[in-house]
Amino acid sequence: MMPFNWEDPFDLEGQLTEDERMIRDAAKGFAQGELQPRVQQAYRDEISAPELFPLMGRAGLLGATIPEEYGGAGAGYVAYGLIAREIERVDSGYRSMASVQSSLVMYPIHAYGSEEQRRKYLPGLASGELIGCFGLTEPDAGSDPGSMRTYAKKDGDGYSLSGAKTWISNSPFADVFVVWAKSEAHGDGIRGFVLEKGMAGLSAPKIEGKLSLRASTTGMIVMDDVKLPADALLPEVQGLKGPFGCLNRARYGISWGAMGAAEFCLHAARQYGLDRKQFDRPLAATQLYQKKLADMMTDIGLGLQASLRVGRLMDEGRFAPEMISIVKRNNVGKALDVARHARDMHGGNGISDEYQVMRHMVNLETVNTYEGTHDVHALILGRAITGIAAF
Ligand code: TGC
Ligand code: FAD
Repeated sequence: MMPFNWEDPFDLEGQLTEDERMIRDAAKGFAQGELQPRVQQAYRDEISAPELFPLMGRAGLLGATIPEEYGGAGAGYVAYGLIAREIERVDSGYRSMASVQSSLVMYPIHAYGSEEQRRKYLPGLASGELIGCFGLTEPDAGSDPGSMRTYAKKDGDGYSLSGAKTWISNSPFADVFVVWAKSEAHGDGIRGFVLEKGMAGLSAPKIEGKLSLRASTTGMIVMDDVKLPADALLPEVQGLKGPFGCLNRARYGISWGAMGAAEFCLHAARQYGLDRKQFDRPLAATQLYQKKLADMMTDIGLGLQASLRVGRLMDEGRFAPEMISIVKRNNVGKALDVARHARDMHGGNGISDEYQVMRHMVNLETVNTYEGTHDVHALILGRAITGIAAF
């Protein structure tokens, strides 16, 4: 028998290696020391914060799974998940900034890029001196990226790229743009291209007025006949499996991150219930309040165990994308439930940004939508169960 710890119901701690605990502790120190003091104002005023990238880079939080020779940490996927959890415990938007850089920009350049592309971009992205973004979604191609219209025409030895991407995290201040397009030179197959800030015909206007993820900057990528040299192509992948290979990593990280946000909400609701008295007793002394806390702790404990299992399988190279759909869909959906309950359990104070639970709740609406909506992941799983694609 061991004593029960409500903060770690299945002894996650005991299942981590020494190195993973060290990386987690460093991420926690950074998130609480650098991010937590900024987040309330950043969210309120929708502040763009490109200066956070070099700080995250110095703390070793960018490109955790990329080999050290390219500036990464050479760590495993469990360590990567632990970083996402600590950052999203503060805010989903900050985790977005980091996970786009690591999984959606550094990963494809490492996995699909040439050696020259790796040496050119990865060290700067790892240190945070360069900021990256990933352009897959278009105004008329969201859940169905195969219907994208962005097109690379042959242009001498290189390409001329035209089209528009939307809802792109980090794009307004990005230096490096990983963009997916149909390519004339490759039988109209989908290919990845690396664009750089300042190229003629490339712009990245900010999307204003977001009511969610306000601490993360989101924009478009507009490409009007952008001339690209031949070596802008990511040579080692063709087809939708290119962007989906990146999304596997990012979706997995989100499954941990969402649990971090949910843990914040559980802790906040528990403390609020212990401190706040109504009807001459703490709210936490009521059966309904305790049931909600029990449900929250259960969903978080189970979600973390599932993510840990998927991470271990990824580290062994034995995962299937459907496993990632399960944990992305389940953990984000459960985190959203936890945050909604925590908001309610704070009563009127729950709508004040001072208590932070409503910010998490509203952020998680985005997290439930991006990287494959909750329902699209249900359809991926439905296809796996029945053999029938019902998209
Ligand atoms: P489908 O026919 O299923 O597959 C096409 C090709 O791709 C391969 N594939 C995968 N490969 C690796 N990993 C996966 N998860 C894969 N899923 C599919 C597949 O084997 C096939 O390969 P090949 O060689 O036979 O050509 O494609 P479909 O067009 O029917 O896709 C259906 C669906 C719904 C699964 C897919 O389109 C989908 O996942 N839609 C959701 C779109 C999405 O997730 N967008 C995310 C945009 S990025 C973003 O949101 C970043 S937010 C970041 C932040 O701020 O944190
Ligand atoms: P749609 O695909 O139009 O879906 C609308 C609704 O219809 C959803 O409920 C969906 O589940 C449902 N639906 C769709 N198809 C079906 C179906 N076949 N059956 C049943 N229901 C269906 N994209 C990038 O490429 N890079 C980024 O960095 C990025 N960052 C983002 C940041 C933010 C803040 C946001 C909000 C989005 C971001 N996205 C990014 C885009 C995101 O991935 C898309 O919003 C998401 O994939 C959904 O696409 P959509 O918005 O076009 O919705």
